[in-house]
Amino acid sequence: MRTEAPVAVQLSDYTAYPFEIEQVDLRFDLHPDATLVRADLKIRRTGAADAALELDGEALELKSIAIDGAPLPESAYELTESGLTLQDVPNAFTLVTEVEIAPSKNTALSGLYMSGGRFCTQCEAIGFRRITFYPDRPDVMSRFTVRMTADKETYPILLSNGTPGETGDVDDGRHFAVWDDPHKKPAYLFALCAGDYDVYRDQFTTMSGKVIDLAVHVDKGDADRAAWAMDSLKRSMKWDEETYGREYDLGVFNIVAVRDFNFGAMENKGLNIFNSAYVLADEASATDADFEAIESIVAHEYFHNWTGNRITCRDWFQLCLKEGLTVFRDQNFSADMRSRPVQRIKDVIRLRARQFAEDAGPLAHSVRPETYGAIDNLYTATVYEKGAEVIGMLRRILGEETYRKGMDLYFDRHDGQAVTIEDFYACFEEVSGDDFTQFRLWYSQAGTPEVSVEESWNPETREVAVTLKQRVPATPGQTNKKPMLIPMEMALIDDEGNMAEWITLFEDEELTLTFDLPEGSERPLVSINRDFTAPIRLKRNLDRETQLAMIRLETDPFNQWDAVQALAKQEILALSEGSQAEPDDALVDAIAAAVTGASDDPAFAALLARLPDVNELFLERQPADPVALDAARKKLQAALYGKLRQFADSVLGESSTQAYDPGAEQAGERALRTALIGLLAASGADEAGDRLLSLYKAATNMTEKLAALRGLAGLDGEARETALADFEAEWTSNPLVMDKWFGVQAGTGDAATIEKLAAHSAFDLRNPNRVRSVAAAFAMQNLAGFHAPDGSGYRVVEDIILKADKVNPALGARLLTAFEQWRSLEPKAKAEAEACLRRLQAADLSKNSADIVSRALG
Ligand code: 0A1
Ligand code: ZN
Repeated sequence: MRTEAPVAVQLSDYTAYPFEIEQVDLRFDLHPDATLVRADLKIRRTGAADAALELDGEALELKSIAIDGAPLPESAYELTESGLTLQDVPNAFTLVTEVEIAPSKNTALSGLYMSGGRFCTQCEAIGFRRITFYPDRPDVMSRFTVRMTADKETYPILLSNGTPGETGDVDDGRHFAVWDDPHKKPAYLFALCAGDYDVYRDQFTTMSGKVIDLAVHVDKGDADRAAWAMDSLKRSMKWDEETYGREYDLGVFNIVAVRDFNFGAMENKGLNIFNSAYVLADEASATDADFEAIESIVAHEYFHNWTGNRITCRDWFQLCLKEGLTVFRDQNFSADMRSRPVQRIKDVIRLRARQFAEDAGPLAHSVRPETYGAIDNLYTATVYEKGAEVIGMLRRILGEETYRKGMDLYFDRHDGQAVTIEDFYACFEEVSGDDFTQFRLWYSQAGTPEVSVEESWNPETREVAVTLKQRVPATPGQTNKKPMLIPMEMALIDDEGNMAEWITLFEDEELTLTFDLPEGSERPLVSINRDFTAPIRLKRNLDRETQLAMIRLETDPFNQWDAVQALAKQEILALSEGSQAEPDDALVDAIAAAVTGASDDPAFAALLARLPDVNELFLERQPADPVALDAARKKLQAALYGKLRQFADSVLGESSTQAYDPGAEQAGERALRTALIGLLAASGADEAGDRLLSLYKAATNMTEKLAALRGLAGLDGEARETALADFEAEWTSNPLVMDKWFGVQAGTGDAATIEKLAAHSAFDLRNPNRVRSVAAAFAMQNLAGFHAPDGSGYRVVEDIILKADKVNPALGARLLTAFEQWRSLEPKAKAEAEACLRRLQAADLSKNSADIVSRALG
């Protein structure tokens, strides 16, 4: 059967809900196979006198329905696949519904489901309608109380939003708990968890002296591994007080870790639910990247309490209002916890690899889209990461102080409301007196702006002229674009490193800046888009000499790193196209010198040693040949390793005697070691396998162990098999670490490897982390394997997607986005990718997946 793509929802169709839900009282009688949910809704008409009451509902079995105590006959309502409609309801009344749901059969992981034998929920964006009949839209905000009953022995801990109330025992070994949330909230922030957990507890005293009870709930035996998440939570709470003046507003804050989760985590009011991958960590089982991710995701969810929960979105088109802003906040938190330039570079690597690719393909959409097919597919790099960049530009334009004033006004004016991007900008217009109309094109125009740069220097007059031209490429549904307002920090730097710095607001199609330098001046270096001020693609034709000068003279760490990247990119492209057989010795020398020169800042040195990967190179040349790009990248890595061999020997030869600490300093040292391990693995050196195996054996932490294992996974031979078998035997009972075992093989192998991994007894279609550790690690991080010209990579992923989509549509759809670049591929892979997409289009896909396939084929 062929599935039709879902009907699109339009921003312009927004209308307010004609009723207010003054109070929601929920009662859950929890049983895995048949949970009874009773909802008492106190409703008051606020719109037209003849408006019908429309409630969303999906996969619910209606048991009873009554208004003000009187049961309704079937003729009084219309029940469909998607909800319940009641005509002629009174102006103020209480509606009581009882429904039955089956959490144990809920494999979509949306609504109430079971994970590891415990109950949990996921309601964003539209999961609450799978729990009860309700206006499941973010602009309907209400007060919730919850009473739940469950078997006491199996589910001793019962949690929901807000503040705990009465608890007690009932018949048949069951018990109950009541929770009351004093803050009005939309249904997507509702949460409930029930189960047997180990609990890691702590307290936080807020700036006004309130003591908050904090708890992280994890699987039995995992409590020690929750310490870092707790520490991150306390630092987040403090940071939000110091940086934004925001205090926590309930007496308790609970986190629950679950094994089966579609995303990273969820900001439910007072009860954040996390993918356990972003809670559990210790030295032996987690990498520094895991520690960093936990820190930033804990912060992200906590920060949502103000940007998302207290002030939420009027409709899902405004998703970036909470997500872009909250990502911006968590990125700044991480920058304050660690190194600001290193954080900035990592954020940009991610943006370029994921968001720029999205912006350049058939799935491109604006930061605030005006239409969508399936809401789950709106949780994109564009909404999150580009959304954060836009806030970063806003802050740079306004300056710290005015930005903070605008935020204060926003919190003040809109607390308790569901608002729009326009409401948000009105606050900044008011405090600054500026007009942000043109700037707001960043929300409505998709595509990454390209800015080309031309420079001239007149030695007689000592005049420097810089001409900027901007162009926003056409994207689906948007052919003619207006010029954007692009803020760019710039500088002129002389040979001694002296400089003049300013910010340019580039608002027309073209702009020429001229500078007259004092007598005796030499041609300066022009530094543009410092710290990656704006999320643009800079097109600049610099000769090699100027590029090398830039590495030496740039005072902006981002641009210095980017100068190395630009050189490496050109080299990899030349190698991949055959216009050059071997890497240029002088260039490799320059990169190596940059790495060794930065060795007093090992985290930065590690970033310099990390060559741009195929994801980033994909956009540089069309058509793209991922196989050739990957081979060329490895060649350059091998050459770089050749230059760095001695340095690598000495860095890798030192073994740390310090006790393990996940903080920035030690993590930086390990980052450099792992970067060098990566180069060693790509070096093709005879001794690589043995060296990697001994590094693997000697490693005292997961960061270095995994780097060595990844290196080995990409080689052939006995050392590879030994290490993989050893790792599997050691970690077989730790699912998060086993995800890494699957991931390193999928990230380095071919279609046959994936087939083997998918047939492994521990591969589980119901666990998104496991599916992603195979299918996403292959299709999104191993582009040479996935885009194999014979189509084998597509076929093996297609097979997994078809199965995963049946179990969990959000997961199936997410994996499908790996095909988004198919049109940019070299002809063979392109034809195979298209054939695969056409087969998928003809298959019986979920709505979410059909939406991606139809847009991808566009
Ligand atoms: N609001 C969460 C992301 C999230 C979105 C959807 C989910 O399930 C369909 C789960 C989480 C965040 O930004 O962290
Ligand atoms: Zn978020």
